[in-house]
Amino acid sequence: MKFVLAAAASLALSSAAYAQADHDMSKMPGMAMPAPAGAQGAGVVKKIDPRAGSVTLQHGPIPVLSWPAMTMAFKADSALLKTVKVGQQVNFTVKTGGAAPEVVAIQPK
Ligand SMILES: [Cu+2]
Repeated sequence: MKFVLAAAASLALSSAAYAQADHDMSKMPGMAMPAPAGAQGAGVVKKIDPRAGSVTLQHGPIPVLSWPAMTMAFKADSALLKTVKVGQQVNFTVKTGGAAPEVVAIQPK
């Protein structure tokens, strides 16, 4: 049992460190890098606001982030938002660790 607890604790620590490293990378210039790291989610597009750079998704649970299913707004690049429409089912990648969770990739299903 002690081993299981230690393993869980070190997993939590390493994912926190990972999120931090990820966040720092987002500040670097030249974001046209290989596939951005992040958590995978799936959901439905509820609202798109290219001016605000946000997208509202009704998403399913994202266990890796300990997120239950919910409807919430994410930051998103306006160029990315041109690739989806309200009502579409999508798969997306969300990056956390910044001021707000950001959708860094999104594809219609
Ligand atoms: Cu959410």
